[in-house]
Amino acid sequence: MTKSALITGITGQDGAYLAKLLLDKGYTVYGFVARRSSDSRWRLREMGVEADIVYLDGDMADACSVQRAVIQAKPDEIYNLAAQSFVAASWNQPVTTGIVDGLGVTHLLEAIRQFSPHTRFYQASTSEMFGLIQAEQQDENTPFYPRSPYGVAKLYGHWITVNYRESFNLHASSGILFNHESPLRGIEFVTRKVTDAAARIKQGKQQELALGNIDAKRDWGFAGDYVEAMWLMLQQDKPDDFVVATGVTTTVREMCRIAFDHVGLDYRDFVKIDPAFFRPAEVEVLLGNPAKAQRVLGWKPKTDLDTLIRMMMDADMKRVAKE
Ligand code: NDP
Ligand code: GDR
Repeated sequence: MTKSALITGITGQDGAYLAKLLLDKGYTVYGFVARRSSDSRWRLREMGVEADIVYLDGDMADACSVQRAVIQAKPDEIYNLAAQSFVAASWNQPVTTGIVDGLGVTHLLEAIRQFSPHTRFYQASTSEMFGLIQAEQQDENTPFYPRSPYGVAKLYGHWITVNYRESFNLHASSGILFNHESPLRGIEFVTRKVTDAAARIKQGKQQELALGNIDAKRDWGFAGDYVEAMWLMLQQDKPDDFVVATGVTTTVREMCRIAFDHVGLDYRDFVKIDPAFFRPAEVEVLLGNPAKAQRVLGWKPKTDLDTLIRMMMDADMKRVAKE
């Protein structure tokens, strides 16, 4: 029998990759989409899936619209990817971030509990919940210490998912995903900012690149690999929480080197440090331990950072050339 899934945040990076994955598996895919004044479906077009999705209008802040979408779709699976996901912006929009990324999760869980309790639920949790790290390598048992309004809101989303699982026996899982990138990554995130700038500098369309804390370290993986882990979590008999990461951490500085190297440039000639891009509180280093995901889900990252950055550079070189 054909399965169905509702994806919130379907117009985002992960939404586009997940929609493609599920459609390829034969799912009926519903997309919960907020009204915007300009086009937000470009990633779905890039993935060639725009016409294959059933769109349901709504906003995570609007409980009525969330409820209506759940009642209309009554899907086998819901993937809650919708969020104000840019950490730096969360200090300027702390309340919106709290409502969308935090309370919005409750809107969905309540709708499932009341109207569609058979639905399996995936919550897009994040390594930002570890923030000021309490262990050198973070796993499912590492205490949380969020460092931004985004991290705080996501921690609420994580715990309400755990709570609804334990209170109402819902099949609700939380994926604690470390940074994952792709050519579809938003331009404000550091990897895409760097690959886009390196492509522009190479093609004479930009002179320099202003960055913040380039000594920060992240555990970067490929979004296409990570959406498989989301799907695998909902195929398990039992709901649970899983860290999804590569187990390798790298500085922003080294990531710049890889990107600029790929087009024959030395990043040191172009990168300038600008205090405007430093954050009020920084997450200096993240390093995940994906052992449980490997053991229980049989999941392993397939793409290393070098391959990932080269993939992003190639895509940006082509895109910038066409502009
Ligand atoms: P994006 O920022 O690319 O996508 C976010 C999506 O959420 C977009 O579709 C956006 O819609 C939608 N959205 C934002 N606000 C609302 C709202 N009020 N109502 C309905 N939809 C809304 O994020 P990613 O794809 O990178 O990440 C997916 C999820 O995973 C997010 O929850 C993120 O916080 C989390 N996460 C991401 C990680 C990463 O490294 N990428 C790591 C760990 C967790 P629109 O396009 O219209 O703005
Ligand atoms: P992050 O991603 O905050 O980890 O959140 P981002 O790429 O924005 O920052 C990573 C690190 O790079 C440093 N940095 C800069 N960052 C940006 N954006 N721009 C700069 O100019 C710059 N210079 C240095 C940052 O300070 C930081 O240390 C991402 C998002 O996808 C979240 O939604 C997700 O939950 C986490 O990853 C896991």
